[in-house]
Amino acid sequence: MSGAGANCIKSVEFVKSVYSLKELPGELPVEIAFAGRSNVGKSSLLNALFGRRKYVKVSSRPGFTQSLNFFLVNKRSYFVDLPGYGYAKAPKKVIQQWQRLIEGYLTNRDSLRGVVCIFDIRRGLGDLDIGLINYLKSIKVEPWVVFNKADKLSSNKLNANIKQAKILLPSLSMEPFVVSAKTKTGITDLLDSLVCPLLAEADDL
Ligand SMILES: Nc1nc2c(ncn2[C@@H]2O[C@H](COP(=O)(O)OP(=O)(O)O)[C@@H](O)[C@H]2O)c(=O)[nH]1
Ligand SMILES: [Mg+2]
Repeated sequence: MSGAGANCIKSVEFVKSVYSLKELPGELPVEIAFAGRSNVGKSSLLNALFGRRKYVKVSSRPGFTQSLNFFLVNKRSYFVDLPGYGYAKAPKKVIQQWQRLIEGYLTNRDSLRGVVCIFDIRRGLGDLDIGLINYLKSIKVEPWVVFNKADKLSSNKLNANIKQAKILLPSLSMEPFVVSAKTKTGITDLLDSLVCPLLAEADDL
């Protein structure tokens, strides 16, 4: 079904926003989560993967949304939009609540295949970013790295930033993806190499 640039995502339905662990929906064969600092383009990337349709609200201004947003994909998989992290101005209590929710979710979801960790390639990787990847590895959840906003840099600067970021990253099972949710550069590769094979697994189960 995938390959040759065809989008393997045939249907998407927003299911629910989850604010506490007891609200989590029952598990499906395959689940993929998406994480990133606020404003990296996580919502834009989800929309780019979903095709032309605008399912996910793109914020002109980052907000303190603390929910996990569940999208049913091809009827048999969940994509989960995790709350953005790294709000400089977020109150400590909000950050602690976010951590409890996210850690409770990440450590208790058998169908979770991994987390797409999205970074803004213009910015270097910070302690929170490296911390996320190392945390995922420590709880045996696969981290996949996506550098977004590639369109914002010249190719020289882009390559320099990718090289720099890779030095900071721990060893990964997959090479980082370089994309632009805006121009759609790299989106087909992300679908063909990662997302579509995972969705295909759900069909075989
Ligand atoms: N130039 C450019 N802008 C982007 C890209 N992805 C997202 N944006 C913009 O970055 C801002 C934050 O995007 P959003 O998807 O809401 O980020 P989120 O907070 O991580 O969900 C919006 O103004 C988007 O239009 C990209 O690949 N290139
Ligand atoms: Mg968002």
